[in-house]
Amino acid sequence: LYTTLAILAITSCGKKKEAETTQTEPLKPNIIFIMTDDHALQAISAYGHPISQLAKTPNIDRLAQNGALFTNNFCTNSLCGPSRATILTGKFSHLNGFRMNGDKFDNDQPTLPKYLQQAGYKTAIIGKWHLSGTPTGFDYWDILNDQGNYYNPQFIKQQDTTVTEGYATDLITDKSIDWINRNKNGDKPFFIMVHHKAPHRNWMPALRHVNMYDTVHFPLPDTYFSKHEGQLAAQQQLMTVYDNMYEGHDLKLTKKEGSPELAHNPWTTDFDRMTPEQRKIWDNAYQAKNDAFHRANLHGKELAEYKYQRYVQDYLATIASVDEGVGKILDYLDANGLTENTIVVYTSDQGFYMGENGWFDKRFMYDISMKQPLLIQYPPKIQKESVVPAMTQNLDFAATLLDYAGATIPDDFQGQSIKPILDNKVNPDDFRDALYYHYYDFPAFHMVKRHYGVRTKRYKLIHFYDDIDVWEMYDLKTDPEEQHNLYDDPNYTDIQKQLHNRLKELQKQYKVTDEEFKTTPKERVEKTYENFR
Ligand code: SGN
Ligand code: CA
Repeated sequence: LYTTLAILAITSCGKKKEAETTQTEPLKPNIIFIMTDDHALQAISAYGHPISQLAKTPNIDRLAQNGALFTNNFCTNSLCGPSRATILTGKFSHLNGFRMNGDKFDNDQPTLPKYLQQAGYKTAIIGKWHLSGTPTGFDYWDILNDQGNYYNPQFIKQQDTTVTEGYATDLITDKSIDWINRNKNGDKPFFIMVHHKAPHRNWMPALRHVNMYDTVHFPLPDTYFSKHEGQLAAQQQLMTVYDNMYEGHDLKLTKKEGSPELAHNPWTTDFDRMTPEQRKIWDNAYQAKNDAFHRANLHGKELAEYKYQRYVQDYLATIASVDEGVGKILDYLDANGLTENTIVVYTSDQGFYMGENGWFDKRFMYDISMKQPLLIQYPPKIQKESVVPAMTQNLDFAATLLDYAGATIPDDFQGQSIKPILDNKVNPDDFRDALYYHYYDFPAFHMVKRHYGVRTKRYKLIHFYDDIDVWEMYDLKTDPEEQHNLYDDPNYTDIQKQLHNRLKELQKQYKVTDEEFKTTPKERVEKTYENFR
């Protein structure tokens, strides 16, 4: 049904738009690219997931009302740095050289902002950068230090580094609007990347939102207590809400009733950097629920379920300020007559677990972390309320934006422009039949093993390697939650063979060499497991 509706929606708009725009060739559009860090698609109400209906995002949803909502957009490597590098270069990790967090980004390589500068744009980035070095290709940059902090974050600019009092999401929104305001009347169109820290771990909401969802009970995912049968890599990860979250740092639990002293809190700086006034409001806001928690004396499953509520409440409360910020930007565009000539993109660097499989974090090639939210508005060109089911990727963003800017898409880009779908020139179903994925960051935080694979519209084949050698295969139609590994199931022999072939073809097409499948010395793997356990 989704697919049919979408095709109808796009078909009925494309022709009308073409006729309207042939007479007056519009100026190059401004582009505002808003990206959050770890924003789960389940937490954007336009996507309709149950938890989002209890914590709505009315402003992000405005983009879906004014434009297009992509229901099958994916990343190529579900991790912050790699996703950002792919967005900037239009290339997979193995070609842009940034395979895992901590790698060095080659800032000399051609990137989207550099191509946009050549196309006559003024460019800026504000907020999280998280690639090594300082940004290139931007006329202006004002970035968070590394992962950044929610409270009183440090910002690094061309000239100086300052700690700015305030809440990161609000500061990034305000700085972005300031820059737009300074550049809106120039002779060049503008391109700005607004990169939030939120809702990244450790999910610290703004003071005005700390108690926002205290009385809301969020539905527990069916798979919260999954045993991951037939999924060896999933059995060996370290990213469950109940075992791997730090009780103080992440869940804001205290040591004992009546005391504000946090339980396990290995990175004290997130709280220590608050001003005494901020800290007081914060501690007061958490006191009652922490005291009630101690009195309840929970254990086992009850404790695990309690932790889920606390996690989701704080996570969604950090989204509240992101949503307000998006509203502020859209209102600013409306008030300044910029809406019609500005493309606004909303995305996250990857998907995120909200308790499904018992997890937080991402990394896996399973759909929850591989799917990346994507909403785009551009009122004169993109039909309102379009729902696009095509399999698109973060790999496509650079090509798409260059296409909208009227620039040539470089031959070595590995992504494709999504614009023809939105212009009704390509049927969403014909856009792409299979996606390639490769995750490398092991052994590391959360111990998700190295893996690569192929995802088609219906099936998925994954190979986990390094300290294991395990294949998994899923039928996404009968098992959308990817709980039943069908690899070597005799009923799927032909499909398995086809998937192996398609995987090989994709690796050839995307220039993946044997170099990409390196393994780690056994001792290092064991040591890292010990460190994180
Ligand atoms: C930090 C987080 C991890 C997270 C990585 C990568 N721990 O190390 O939970 O997986 O970032 O996230 S934290 O307690 O220090 O926040 S990414 O979005 O930057 O890739
Ligand atoms: Ca991230």
